[in-house]
Amino acid sequence: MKSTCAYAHTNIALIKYWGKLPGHLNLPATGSLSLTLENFGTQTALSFIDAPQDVFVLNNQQQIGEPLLRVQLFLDIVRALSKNDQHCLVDSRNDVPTRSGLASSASGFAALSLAANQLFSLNLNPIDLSQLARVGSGSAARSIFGEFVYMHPGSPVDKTGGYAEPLTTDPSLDVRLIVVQCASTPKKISSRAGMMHTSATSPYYSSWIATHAQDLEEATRAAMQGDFKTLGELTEHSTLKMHASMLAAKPAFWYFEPLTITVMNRVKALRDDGAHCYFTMDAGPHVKVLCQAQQAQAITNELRKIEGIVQIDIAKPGPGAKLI
Ligand code: 2P0
Repeated sequence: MKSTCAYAHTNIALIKYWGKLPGHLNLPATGSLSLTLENFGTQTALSFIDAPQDVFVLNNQQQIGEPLLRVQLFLDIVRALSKNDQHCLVDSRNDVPTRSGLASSASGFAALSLAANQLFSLNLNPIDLSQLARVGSGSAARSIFGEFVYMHPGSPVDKTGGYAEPLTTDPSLDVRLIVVQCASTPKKISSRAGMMHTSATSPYYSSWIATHAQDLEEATRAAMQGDFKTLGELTEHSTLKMHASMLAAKPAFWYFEPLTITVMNRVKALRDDGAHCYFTMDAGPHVKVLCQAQQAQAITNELRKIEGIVQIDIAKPGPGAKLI
C-alpha cells in the first residue's frame, strides 16, 4: 500500500484574515500576516485504499459529516489535478485542541496538502502548494511556511492571489507567543460560518475590508524593520476590529468567554506597568500574547496567576510543513 506522512505546525495571524470572496475557490477577501508556531501541529498519514470513498480518521476517531466532507472535497481537487481517481485513508493526529480556535484546520490542511503532493506526485512548488492548502482552509496556506508568513488576498477581478510566502523579518524581533487556553470545549460557531455571517450581515464588515490593507502593509513593514511596538499595536488593532465586526453582525456573536476578557485586561495592565506585550484572539476564547523572548517567562508567570486558565505555553516561531 503506497503511503506518505507529513507534519505541519499551526500558525496564528497577527493581522487577521476574516471574510471570503464569492465563489468556490475559498479566496480570502483580506491578506494576513502570521507566525507559525513550534509547539503545536498536525501529523497526517495518507495512503491509497481500495474503498468506495475516502476515510478520515482524526485522533483515532473515524469522522463523518462536515469534517469528512471537507476532506473529501479537498481530495476531489487533488484527484482532478493528478488525474488519479484513487480514494484515500487520511489518518491525522492533532497535538492542539480541535475546533477550538487554535488553528487545527491550518495545520491539518497544510499537512494533508504536503502529503497529497507526495502521494499523488503533483510536484507543486511551495507557492502552488500554499494555494492548494488554501482551498482546504484559508489559514492552512500559511502553515506551509515557517516563522513569519505573509498571505496575499484573493483578487476579486481575476481570482488570483490567495497564497502565502515567507517573510524575512529583522532578527532583533525575537518574538514569542504565549498561548493562554481559556476553555477546553470546542467552539460553537466555526470560523467559516462566522465569517460568512459577518460579511452577510455586519455593517462593520465593509470598514474591516476597507481598512485592512493599510494595517497589513504597516505591520509587515514593522516586522521587516524590527519595530516590535508598531507590530504589537497593529496586532491588537486587527484582532479587535475583527471581533468588532462580529459583534455588529445580526444576530451578533462572539467567541470571548469571561476569562478571555480577564486575560486581555491583564495584558493591558502589564503593558501599563512597562511590559512589552500585546494580545490577539481568533475564532475561539483563547488569548495569544505577543512578546519578545527576554520578557516571555516573566509575562507568563504573571498571566499564570489568573484563576481558571486551562493551559499556558510559550510558543517559539516554528518551521514550515515537512514530510516525515
Ligand atoms: C486567521 N482565522 O487569520 C483568522 C482569524 C480565525 C480568526 O483563518 O473557512 O479555518 O477554512 O478558510 O482558515 C480561521 O479560519 O477558515 C482563520 P476557512 P479558517 O487566522
